[in-house]
Amino acid sequence: MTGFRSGFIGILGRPNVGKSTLLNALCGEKLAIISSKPQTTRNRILGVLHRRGSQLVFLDTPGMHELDRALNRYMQGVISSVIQDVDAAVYMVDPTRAHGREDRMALQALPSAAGKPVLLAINKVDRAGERLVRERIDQILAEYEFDGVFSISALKKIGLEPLVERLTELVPEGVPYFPEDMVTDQPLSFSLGEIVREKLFEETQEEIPYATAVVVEDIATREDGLVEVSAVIYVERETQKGIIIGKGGRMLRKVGSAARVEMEEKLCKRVFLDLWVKVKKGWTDREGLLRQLGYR
Ligand SMILES: Nc1nc2c(ncn2[C@@H]2O[C@H](COP(=O)(O)OP(=O)(O)O)[C@@H](O)[C@H]2O)c(=O)[nH]1
Ligand SMILES: [Mg+2]
Repeated sequence: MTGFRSGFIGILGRPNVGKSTLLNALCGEKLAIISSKPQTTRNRILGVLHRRGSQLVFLDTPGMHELDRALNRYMQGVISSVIQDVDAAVYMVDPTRAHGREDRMALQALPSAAGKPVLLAINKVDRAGERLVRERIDQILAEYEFDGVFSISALKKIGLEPLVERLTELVPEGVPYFPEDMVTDQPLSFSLGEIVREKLFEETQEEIPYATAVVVEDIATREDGLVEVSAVIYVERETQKGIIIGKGGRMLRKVGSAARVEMEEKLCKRVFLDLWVKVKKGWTDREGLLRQLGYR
């Protein structure tokens, strides 16, 4: 297969800049969950863009930030390993947020230090005026050298084609890594758990979404075609359990029914979702418990 190009691309950036939205837009499928809250993504999420003559394997990452708890250290570890594995990276910025100290720290961690090309993608141009976009680009380029600059909107799918074309030039010639029908490497249990986590991020406030982990314990298809999914939401404290269950179980029903609807769309089958809430004291800062909850 001469002339075929393929490679791994890291999607990097601070929390909430739109990394997961970009992954989904590029791969044409919802692979990563999205929320308006920072630090929604906790794992590396792989998504493949198949084209004639090329294959780009995108790795979405948690946001680059500084918090120091076991879960945050785990998320930073995910970013570091992605940086090592990729052929090139896209560094995303939300221009509507001021450029500050944490942005500078994120820039220093980029894989161009290892000689890999990194493109700057200024996202959310549907919301930011041209002047603001220009100002951000100037500020960032004054501090860091990129291998290309792109203005995009991941949400509205604006400006993505030039970005993809440039990335295709940057990856080496080689064979495809994944068969054409494979868009992600996530097991179904992970994807279904993430759907529940997304609804928790949408419906709950303050520290609650950050205190939750979701483990899908069983997926079974009944004879009549109904898919039974059993999942447990883990929280850190009894009070959080009460909030997630809600008055008369209202909150849990709301989260459960929103998650069930999305699971049904994803599987094209009817789903029965059995959802439980359990307490694992202080799990976000305990390495052993993190592993038990699937963060390895
Ligand atoms: N207006 C606008 N919002 C966006 C765009 N891309 C992402 N968002 C929103 O930004 C928020 C964070 O997106 P997400 O993809 O979860 O960010 P991540 O934390 O970097 O993965 C969500 O509310 C998205 O809908 C965009 O191009 N334009
Ligand atoms: Mg994300």
